[in-house]
Amino acid sequence: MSKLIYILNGPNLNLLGQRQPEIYGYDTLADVERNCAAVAAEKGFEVKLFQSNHEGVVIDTIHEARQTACGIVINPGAFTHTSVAILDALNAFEGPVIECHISNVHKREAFRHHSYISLRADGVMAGFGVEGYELAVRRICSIVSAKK
Ligand code: CA2
Repeated sequence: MSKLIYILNGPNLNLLGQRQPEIYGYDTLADVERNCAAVAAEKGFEVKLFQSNHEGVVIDTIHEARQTACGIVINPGAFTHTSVAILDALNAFEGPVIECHISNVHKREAFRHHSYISLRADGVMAGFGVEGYELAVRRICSIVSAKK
């Protein structure tokens, strides 16, 4: 059984730590990957972080995860609110999926209140800043470890 957790990030999240710190904070995706790797290592897991601005690439990475990953943490960015295709891809993945939003989407514009991804997610983080990724990784470790 794989001990690799994918951390998938959608459009514009490559700008994390560079713009809009009042909403998304100062940490970069490299910081997120390092912090999540430390949490995962404590539990005997590894992480691999991806980011793409392209819906098809996010979908291809979810397909790849079917063969290589035991769980997925996904921040689909704005695709959260639009993408049935990413939902369909996640429905073809067998392991745990945690949806993670840096901001509290429910405190923001109404169009951010609906998520297609939540129809598949085993858990949802919103408004915990980038710490949400670490909590999501911790949760996936617990779910996967409990299954053995
Ligand atoms: O709160 C989140 O994590 C979001 O998934 C972020 C998305 C937004 O569309 C969702 O509604 C909520 C936007 C990601 C944009 O990321 C940036 C990061 C830094 C600077 C600019 C954009």
